[in-house]
Amino acid sequence: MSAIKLVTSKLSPFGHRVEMCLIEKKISYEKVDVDLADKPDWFIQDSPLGKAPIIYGNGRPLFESIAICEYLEDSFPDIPLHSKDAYTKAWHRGWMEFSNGLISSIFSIAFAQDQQSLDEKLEETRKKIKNLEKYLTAEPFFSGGHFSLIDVCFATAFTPAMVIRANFGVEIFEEDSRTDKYIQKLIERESFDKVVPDDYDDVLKDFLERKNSHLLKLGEKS
Ligand SMILES: N[C@@H](CCC(=O)N[C@@H](CS)C(=O)NCC(=O)O)C(=O)O
Repeated sequence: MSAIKLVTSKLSPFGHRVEMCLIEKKISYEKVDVDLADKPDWFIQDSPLGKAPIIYGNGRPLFESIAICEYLEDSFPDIPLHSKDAYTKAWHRGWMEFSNGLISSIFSIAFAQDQQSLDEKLEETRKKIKNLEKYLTAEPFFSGGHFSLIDVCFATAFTPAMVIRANFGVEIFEEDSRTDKYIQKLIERESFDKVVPDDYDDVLKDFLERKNSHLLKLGEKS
């Protein structure tokens, strides 16, 4: 039996973040997907905020994806994903919070119910990405040659934006921009391929239908 059990939902970028971290660190785990529209009682009991992901480390629950990734980093140090340098670690930690805000912004685009709200949410999100771009000075990863936890956070934060662009032609970030090149590099990781389910596009479309998203009215790109 694996020491780590991950409880998540198929679409969750926060769950993808934790799973990508587990794979990068070569930690064995088992995964259970829950339906967040119909949360099981045991999940409500073990997730203080009622949100996914949670993990069980040796049977005990933990919640909040950044706290979980930091726990994994401390408990499984053989393949480090976080800098040992206090400044760099805190700098990356700040950007992890930024990536959380980016996820909310990208989902607010998906939740927009009309064109005006979609335009507002797009503008807000593009501003955040332009701000990020000012700091994307290293290559190929956030801090240069070493792939780290902040790269995991950005790879998984941008997944819905990539799918929205591919399916609905809505450019949340510009093609060939610095961000685009950074993201392209991140999604080449084997771990990224493993965490994004093959039917991600269909699951996202079902979700958009349930949310009555304006994106669906734009029509799909063939
Ligand atoms: N800050 C949390 C965010 C987790 C989160 O928002 N999860 C969403 C899925 S992407 C969720 O569980 N939503 C269900 C709900 O809020 O009822 C983390 O980093 O783990």
